[in-house]
Amino acid sequence: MAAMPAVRRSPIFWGDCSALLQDLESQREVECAPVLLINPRGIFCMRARLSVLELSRASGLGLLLICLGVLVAVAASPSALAQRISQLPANAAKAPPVYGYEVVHSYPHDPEAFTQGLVYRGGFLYESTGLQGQSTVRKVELKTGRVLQQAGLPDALFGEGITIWEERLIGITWQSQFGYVLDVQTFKPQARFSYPGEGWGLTHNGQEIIMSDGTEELRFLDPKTLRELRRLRVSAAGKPVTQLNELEWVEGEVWANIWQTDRIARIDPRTGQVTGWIDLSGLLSASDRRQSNADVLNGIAYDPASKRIFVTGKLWPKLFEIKLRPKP
Ligand SMILES: [Ca+2]
Repeated sequence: MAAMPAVRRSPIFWGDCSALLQDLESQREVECAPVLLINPRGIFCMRARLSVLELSRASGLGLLLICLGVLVAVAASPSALAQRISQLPANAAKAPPVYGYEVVHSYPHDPEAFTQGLVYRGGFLYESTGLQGQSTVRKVELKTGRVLQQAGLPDALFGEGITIWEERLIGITWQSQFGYVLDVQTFKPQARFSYPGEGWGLTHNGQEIIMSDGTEELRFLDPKTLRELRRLRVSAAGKPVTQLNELEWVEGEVWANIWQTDRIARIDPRTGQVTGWIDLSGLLSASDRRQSNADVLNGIAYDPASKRIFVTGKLWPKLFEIKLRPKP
């Protein structure tokens, strides 16, 4: 039986080689140059060389072609693979977006207040201040910055963050390893609680008290017992974010001042990942900064009813209501 006409194949096959095998099964001679087989996903490349051998021409049986494929498969070269991987969609390691701001209102702020904690509730600001011998908790009138009510902490204590849970104002101290509970109306002491390590910032999510300690960890406390329940590590683009300071719960996110920077981290409380940065550089003018000998940005309060964001800093003469703006 005469051989069937040869079928010439392109030296390059995209996809699998099912068509080639069909030609072999139909006893047609196949001329194969070295072929390039490319996986449909385009991730791996293989170079293949197929040799078609005519093994027998048994009488009456026609031409039997058996393809012995000597397949030399070589995974794509490391450099090509690396290039492919680099072209894949970005993953969680992508740098979080940076937001700018717009000043909605500017209010007076006590330039003697070394702000450590800031909370908005019922039309007033509640603020805690630090430094030994100068630490206070105060109720402040928003529009005037006037201190309406104040309690001093013992001189040995360095006050840090505060939050308000029901009718209790809860505060922590820097290195004394204990916090305090005041009646939010009278500022009378009610209780004291202990914790290991340092205390920096405080807020709550409606179910748990959230506390920062200067590291990349957030602690979650039982609001009734103030005992620690769990911790969450905070990271951005795969790297730990330390120096988490004053905190605020804003629409399902934890916002944290990063100490000694003009930045606030927006933290996903489920994963600990920073989903965005708020860059507040330039918020306090150079002249205001000089006149008041202002220290770093610190202090975030949120009014959920009217979605107002308030920020200030240590020894800042002003407190700002801001709105976030995407940065070009
Ligand atoms: Ca706060």
